[in-house]
Amino acid sequence: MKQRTFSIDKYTSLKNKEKMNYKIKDISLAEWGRQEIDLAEHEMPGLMAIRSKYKQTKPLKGVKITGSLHMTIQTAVLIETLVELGAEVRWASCNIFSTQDQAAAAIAKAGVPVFAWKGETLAEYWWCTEQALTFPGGETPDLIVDDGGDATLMIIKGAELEKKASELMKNGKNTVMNDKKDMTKGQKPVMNDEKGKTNAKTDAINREIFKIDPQQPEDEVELIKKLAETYANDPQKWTNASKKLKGVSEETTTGVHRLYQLAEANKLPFPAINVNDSVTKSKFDNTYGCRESLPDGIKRATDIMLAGKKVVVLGYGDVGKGCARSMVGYGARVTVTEIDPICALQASMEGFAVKTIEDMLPEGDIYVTTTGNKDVITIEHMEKMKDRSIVCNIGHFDNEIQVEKLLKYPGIKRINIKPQVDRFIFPDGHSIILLSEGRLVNLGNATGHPSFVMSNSFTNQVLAQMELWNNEYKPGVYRLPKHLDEEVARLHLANVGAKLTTMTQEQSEYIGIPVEGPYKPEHYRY
Ligand code: NAD
Ligand code: RBV
Repeated sequence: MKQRTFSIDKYTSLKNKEKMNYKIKDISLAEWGRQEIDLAEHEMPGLMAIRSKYKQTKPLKGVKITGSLHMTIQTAVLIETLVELGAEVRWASCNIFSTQDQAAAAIAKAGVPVFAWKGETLAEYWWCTEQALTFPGGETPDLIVDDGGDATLMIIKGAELEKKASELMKNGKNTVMNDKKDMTKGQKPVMNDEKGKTNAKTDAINREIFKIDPQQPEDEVELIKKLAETYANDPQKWTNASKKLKGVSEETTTGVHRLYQLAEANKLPFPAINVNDSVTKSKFDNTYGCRESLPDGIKRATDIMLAGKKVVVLGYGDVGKGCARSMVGYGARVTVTEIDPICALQASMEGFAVKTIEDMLPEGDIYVTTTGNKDVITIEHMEKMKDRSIVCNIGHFDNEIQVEKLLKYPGIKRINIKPQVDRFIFPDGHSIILLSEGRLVNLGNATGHPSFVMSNSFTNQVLAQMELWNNEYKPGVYRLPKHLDEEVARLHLANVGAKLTTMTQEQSEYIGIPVEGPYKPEHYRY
């Protein structure tokens, strides 16, 4: 495999306001990527319909859009749709393993600045995110397409730390200077005064603001380091970015949770559209998408036969439902774990055994976390699993499985079988096979969901971007109106040969629903 030789060091100085145009694995993959994009377009009728509807009027003309979303072939079709509508787009992936390098190459070749490659380090990941958020001349975006909330987090966390720093400066606090042990390892939190000497007070404030708790997960540590570096060059960057931003559209369940938490705490300074809870997103992508991309990931990673295996699906929400159904389709024997009695009962009614993970440890062959929660598979669970159990996660973040504890387990032996597939042998001799280091298996070990289902998700994304740009929303979290959700579905019917029935006027009056919709009340659950 070709090795990446790139070092980000020489590009990290934000004094150079003209940013690089792209950083990807290999531009020579562009033609391959272009051919796959061409195939995908045929399967993405929603996005293509939007392109033909708006290509003349260009409703996003000149709008600066940053995307932080898996840099796949499907995302390439989303990016080119935004460009077709007039937007100026920059992109990074929202996961270190999810980029399809041929997709990134095709996008770079088409002239869209993209910063993503499969197998980034966490430091590189945040560097890429910042590149995507920094337009020529040091400008920041008008709108963000986010998946999991990391681009939004970089702005909000950055602005929060800048505010704390300026308050400390105002208060003249410089008593933290002797506390050298707080200083981030390897970090250079230094601002120079006019004479070029270290400004001791600023340096001390830096140490106070950007201090790292040894218990913090590595991705947070790397974010803080990146923010410290940016602050040293531009102490108002994220405050200004936050003021300028007109809105965010968020792709996934976990990112949406983050947004509601921010809004609840009065910490969301701009409006956001919850794309995930469009019915044509979460009830399709999360369920039917995972139904296909979960087995794709497990099989590409391990070549395992699923029939006859005991598969434990942890969580039975939208994603869990698709995962469990998929495994049954292959002939696996599926057990579900749940904390919610409604979902547990649903799983039972669908014929699944509902147990706890502890019940399943002596017999489970494959474990899939789908919860969006943390510490769902603990190190104690992994200690007790059957030899050669396969452990993976399809939820947005990697903290569903206690990977950090596994890596640090005394006497553990790690064998890397191939990229994103590792066998961990415990001192007692039993081993587990961990996929994508606990990050989303369908994107780390395969190529994510198929185009057709992503067309539904991404049509919602484009509608959300237009909605945010063309209207004045107050800070808060919104959903697209139901008639647009229905429109997204309508755009995909012909592709699967579905023929819709039209109500008569009499029928419409009888049930009190307009012939042209919306067909269901807001509380309807599908
Ligand atoms: P959801 O809220 O519909 O489902 C999560 C379920 O997990 C809930 O029913 C909840 O009760 C259950 N749960 C929570 N803690 C649990 C625990 N400790 N043990 C057992 N069950 C528990 O969310 P969703 O839409 O299914 O999304 C789940 C995750 O997958 C999120 O992180 C989301 O962002 C991500 N996601 C990933 C993909 C992908 O392509 N990999 C696609 C869509 C969503
Ligand atoms: N997802 N994207 C793809 N092929 O580009 N596959 C899955 C793709 C998205 C999906 O919408 C989900 O909500 C999100 O990834 C989780 O990060």
